[in-house]
Amino acid sequence: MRVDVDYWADYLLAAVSSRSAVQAISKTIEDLSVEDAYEIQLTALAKQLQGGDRVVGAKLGLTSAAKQQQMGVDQPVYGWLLESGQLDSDGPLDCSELIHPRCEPEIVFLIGEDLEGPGITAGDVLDATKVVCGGIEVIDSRYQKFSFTHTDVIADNTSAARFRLGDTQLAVNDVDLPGLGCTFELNGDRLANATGAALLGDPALCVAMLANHLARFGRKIEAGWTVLAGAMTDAVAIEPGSRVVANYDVLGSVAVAAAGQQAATSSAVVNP
Ligand code: OOG
Ligand code: MG
Repeated sequence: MRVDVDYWADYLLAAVSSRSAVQAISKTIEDLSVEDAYEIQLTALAKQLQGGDRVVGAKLGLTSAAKQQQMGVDQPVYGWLLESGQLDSDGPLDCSELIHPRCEPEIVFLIGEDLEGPGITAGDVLDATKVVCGGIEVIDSRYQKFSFTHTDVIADNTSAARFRLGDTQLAVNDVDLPGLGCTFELNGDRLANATGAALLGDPALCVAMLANHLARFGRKIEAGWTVLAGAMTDAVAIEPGSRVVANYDVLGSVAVAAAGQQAATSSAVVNP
């Protein structure tokens, strides 16, 4: 039986707008395929664009061992970054708009030239990158308890919600990306350290994989896009009043302070 991608796209978008976590799709469709999951993702994206939002980039997820172990999914995933998700450089994260947000440190590529796969290499990515910076991604799984399978999280646009870019942006040749160190803090306590090599050995390789993935859908990484290479460490839950900081060697620090009201419905059960 064909998967009703339109139905499942609406199901996930309703979770976003009602701020209510829903049951994983795999609880209903046990054998949801990767192809169907990306179709659900693209269908939901098209609806968001119809609603007036804009694609400003793309992201990888689950590119580090830390994240793969934390989430119990052992393969990278690819999703979209929307204009509505970009946080200004100051101002708090409004938790009132989210279900159960978590923050994670990310290396960010600002792309200067189109990258069209297949066959894109890490070297091609470096050539096409204008600058790199540090960032923080705020993820907000639409699934109860952040619990999902590989295909569930693909359908859910890889939990993408918000992101913030650091102010220090350097030419890619001036940064040793695999060697770039990051420390991640919550309310002044250090949670974890990692380097860029945590991202499949080389963050630029992750971006190359994204370009090659998009080619399967006749798409490309476009000049002007922001690309997040994936979190180097575990994500941390954030609630109103808390503050997360990622310090990146030469790329400086990026902070997210949370405000607003925690969702009361974050574990509500909504059946399809
Ligand atoms: C999936 C999204 C993972 C990353 O950077 O690894 C991700 C999740 O953990 O909910 O964005
Ligand atoms: Mg991420």
